[in-house]
Amino acid sequence: MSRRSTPGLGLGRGRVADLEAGPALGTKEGLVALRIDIITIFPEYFTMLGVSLIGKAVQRGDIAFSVYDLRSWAHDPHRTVDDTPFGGGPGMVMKPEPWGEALDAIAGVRGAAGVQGETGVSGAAGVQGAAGVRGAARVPGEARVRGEAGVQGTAGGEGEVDRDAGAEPERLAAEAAEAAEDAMAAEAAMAAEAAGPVPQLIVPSPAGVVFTQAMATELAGAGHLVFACGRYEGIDARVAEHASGRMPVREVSIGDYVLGGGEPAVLVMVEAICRLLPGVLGNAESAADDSFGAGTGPMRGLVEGPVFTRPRSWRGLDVPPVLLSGDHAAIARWRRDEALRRTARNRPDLAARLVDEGLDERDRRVLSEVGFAGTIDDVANLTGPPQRVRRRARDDSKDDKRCTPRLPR
Ligand code: 6GU
Repeated sequence: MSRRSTPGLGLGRGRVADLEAGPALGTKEGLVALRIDIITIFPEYFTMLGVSLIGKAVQRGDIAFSVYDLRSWAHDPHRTVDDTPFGGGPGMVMKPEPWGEALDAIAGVRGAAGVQGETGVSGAAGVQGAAGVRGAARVPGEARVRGEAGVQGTAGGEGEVDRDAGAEPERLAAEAAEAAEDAMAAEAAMAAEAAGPVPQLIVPSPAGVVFTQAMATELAGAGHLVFACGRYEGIDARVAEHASGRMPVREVSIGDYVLGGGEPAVLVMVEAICRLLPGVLGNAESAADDSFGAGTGPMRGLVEGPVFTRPRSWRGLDVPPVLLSGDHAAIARWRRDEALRRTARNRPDLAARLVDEGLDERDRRVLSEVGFAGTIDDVANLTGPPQRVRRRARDDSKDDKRCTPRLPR
């Protein structure tokens, strides 16, 4: 098998060994919240996955990364992965054959030969060791099936036999059949779990759908992601088409600009996805309060406002007194005001959506002060360039001696 993971990736000692032995499915107590496979012609690009909070999650075994060199699946002496585009035009296109082989090996027939098969021993051990926990975390249905079959199906059945022996043979037969069915369901659930979740293929591309916080949240629950990093003018379109016959495939862009390849986009997406996994962020609440977070709280739909720490006064700039007041309601209101101002100023597209979100009187006043009155009429105005959003001098309040940094606009 020509797969080659990259030695020396800074993914933590254990993980390097796991990478070399095969994808780390179910290693370390069998608890892997998310398996991420990355296929690239620049494996070194991903050494930084070993640092920061994500590196720690990898070391704990919560996330398993495997990075694959696409050229391992190119068989000519030069390990060619690109060719000229049919129909002419500039640049080069990535050939389908190495991609096809790579995806067969990494995300091929689930639980069968290929890369997943290689993990048979450690994978099976890991899955059994933590079957209940993994099932409960990711697939509630599976966990329930196993629990009922294993515990009630046997223990409960025996109890009935003792009490009603000979009385109702039909009922006993029905119970036995039910127990057998439960056992089969449990076995099927175990087999599905041993195979792991269906992988999702993500193909980074400036032509893809735009990556959002909502998508990050969705992908954090996917269990297994495969990123296919294209270079040049992209990957022969038949690769995604063929892969979509066996797994969900998405082309995803991280914004309206063009990168030289998918690698930096994958780092961005991986960071956004992995910090949402349980235990990766220090403070579980911080993800919900994020800009774009799915929280239902007062910051929904807004970008975050400014933050401050000690010292209270720095280079003649004071921390807004309200933050020192201990008045939690006033602080929450101030934070919402600031978030509204910043959203209107920096993200008129988001501000335009706020008109549907139930703005109160104060919200409307705050928005009008930055040139947005919070009515549907303003939506048209706000779709223009940012300089069309006026900012008026504020006479906000006595207690609010402002020192919010003003960036040049
Ligand atoms: Cl995902 N890939 C490339 N090459 N360029 C991009 C991008 C992705 N997202 C924005 N620009």
